[in-house]
Amino acid sequence: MKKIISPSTFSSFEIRLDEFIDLEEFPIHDLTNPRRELLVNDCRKDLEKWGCAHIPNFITNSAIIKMKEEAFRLINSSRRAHKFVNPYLTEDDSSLPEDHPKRFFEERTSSFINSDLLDRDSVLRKIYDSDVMVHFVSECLNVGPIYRWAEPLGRNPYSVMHNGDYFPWHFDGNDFTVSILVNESNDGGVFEYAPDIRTPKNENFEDVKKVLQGGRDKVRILSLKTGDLQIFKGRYSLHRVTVARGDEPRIIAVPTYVTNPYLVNRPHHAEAFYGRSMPIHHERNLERLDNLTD
Ligand SMILES: O=C(O)CCC(=O)C(=O)O
Ligand SMILES: [Fe+2]
Repeated sequence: MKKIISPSTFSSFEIRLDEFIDLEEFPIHDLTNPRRELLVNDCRKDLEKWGCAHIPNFITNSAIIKMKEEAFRLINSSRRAHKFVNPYLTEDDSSLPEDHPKRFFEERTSSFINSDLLDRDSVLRKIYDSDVMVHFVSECLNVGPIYRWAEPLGRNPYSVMHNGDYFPWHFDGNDFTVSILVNESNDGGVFEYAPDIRTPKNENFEDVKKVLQGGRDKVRILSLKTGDLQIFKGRYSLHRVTVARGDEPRIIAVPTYVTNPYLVNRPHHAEAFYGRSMPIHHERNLERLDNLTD
C-alpha cells in the first residue's frame, strides 16, 4: 500500500491531534469520555442561546505559534479586494428601494490568505482535515453530516486586517464557520453578529435593515482571545469585524464546513472575498436548496 505522507481531505487518520489540542483537557477523540459530552452539551446550549459556541484555549500555544509563523510568512500574498460589498455580496439592484439591505454597500478593505496558499504540512490544514474535528464540530452544531468545503480558496483561509481595515456586514456563502484567532490587533477588530437573523425560509430584510442602519438590540459582540475556538452559523447570522487599529495585524483562521459537499462560492462571491474566481466556481454555480440570497 502506498504510504500516505501528508494529510489529505480523504484520509486523515495520520493527523496527530496532540499537535494542536491538549487531549487531557479536551478529549474530543474519546467518544465515551464525560468531559467530551459536557463540552458538546455546553456548545449546543450556547449555539441555541447565542448563535455561537466559544471554547477558550482550545488550540495549544505551540500550534498558535506555528499558525502565526505561517500567516506572517504568507501575509504579503493576502488578497486585498478594496471592493464595495453588500451583505449578500451581490451586484446592486436599482429596481429595489434605496434603503433595501441589498442596496447597502460598504467598502471592504480586509484581506484573506487564501486556502490554496497554505503550506502542505500547515497546522491549520491539519485542524481542518482532521475527521475527529469534523465530527466534533458536527456534534456541537447538532447538525450532520457536515463536510469539508469543496471551495479551493475559502475552505480554511486566514482573514487579515491591517491598521484601518474593515470587514463589512455580510452573510457567508457556507453554512458554518469555525474561527481561531491567531494574532490580536492592538485595538478594534471586534467581531459583531446578529445571531440567526435569517432562516432558510425567511430573509427577514426588516431586521437586517435595522442592524445595517445602526440598530444594536440584535447585535452581540464576541470577545476573542488567541487560541479560543468559535463555532458560528455564518449563513444565518449577519456579521462584521469593526475597524482594526495599531501595528499588529488582526489574523484569524476560519475553517469552514458545509452541509452540501459539492457547492462552492458563487463566482461573484469568490471574486469579492478571495480576489478571483476559478473554473470550479463557474461550473458549480447552481441553485441553492435554501433559496437564500448569496
Ligand atoms: O475575521 C473574522 O472574524 C470573520 C471572518 C468572516 O466573517 C469570514 O471569513 O467570512
Ligand atoms: Fe463571514
